[in-house]
Amino acid sequence: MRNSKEFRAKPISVVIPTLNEEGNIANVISGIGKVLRNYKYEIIVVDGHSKDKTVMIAKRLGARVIYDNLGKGSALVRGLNKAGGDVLISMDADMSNEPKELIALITNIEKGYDMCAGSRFMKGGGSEDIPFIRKIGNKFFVHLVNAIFRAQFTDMCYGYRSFSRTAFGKLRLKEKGFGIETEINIQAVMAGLKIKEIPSFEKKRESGQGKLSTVRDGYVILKTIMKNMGR
Ligand SMILES: Nc1nc2c(ncn2[C@@H]2O[C@H](COP(=O)(O)OP(=O)(O)OP(=O)(O)O)[C@@H](O)[C@H]2O)c(=O)[nH]1
Ligand SMILES: [Mg+2]
Repeated sequence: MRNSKEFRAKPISVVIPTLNEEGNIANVISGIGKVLRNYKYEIIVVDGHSKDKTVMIAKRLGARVIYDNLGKGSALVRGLNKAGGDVLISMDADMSNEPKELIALITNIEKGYDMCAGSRFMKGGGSEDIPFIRKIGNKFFVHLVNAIFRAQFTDMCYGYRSFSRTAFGKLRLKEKGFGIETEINIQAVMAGLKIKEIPSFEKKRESGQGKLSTVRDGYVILKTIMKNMGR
């Protein structure tokens, strides 16, 4: 039985955008539950009107479900804005993100960082889910953003990260689709946030289809960088 005295002080909100993830969402939610058993936490699933059983499963497992069908970025921001925790976490629903890494994402915010971002490309990180062409594209965007915005990121298009509630409120986010991760990084630098990257290992999506299209979304990310230069 859980003793409330064991709970860590800061409540945690884990926000998960979903689109047709019925084969993954149960394992993601139960994985989070195991790792966060000593925390006070909520899980917010932001569903883009899935045609499968994603919503039913998420609700049955105790997640709060809200809806947004304008794209992954829009869903993520809507969920983060609705979150009630002091530490906010964004996580994918396809089993790519390891729940055990939640602890490092949380403790770095508790230590005083404003944003803690998983990186697949620092020592200790990795990916079994990124095709060669996307790896090259990601490297290009990392260098471009670092050069233009004087930043030191090692990863750019990866969505496993945490924020303090106050820091998230400072970001001016407009991207509705897969440009959101890049916009978050840029806006975090522009807002002067104290940023920490930690190594993260991205597993292969366990079930279902990925929704990102390399060429279309690569172009979206490039446009995101250009739009943010003028802000
Ligand atoms: N609400 C909502 N969620 C989305 C949308 N598109 C993707 N997602 C979710 O966002 C997360 C990341 O999307 P993925 O399709 O896995 O993108 P990816 O990881 O870059 O692509 P893969 O490597 O192919 O898995 C997953 O949890 C998706 O279910 C959308 O339009 N709306
Ligand atoms: Mg994925």
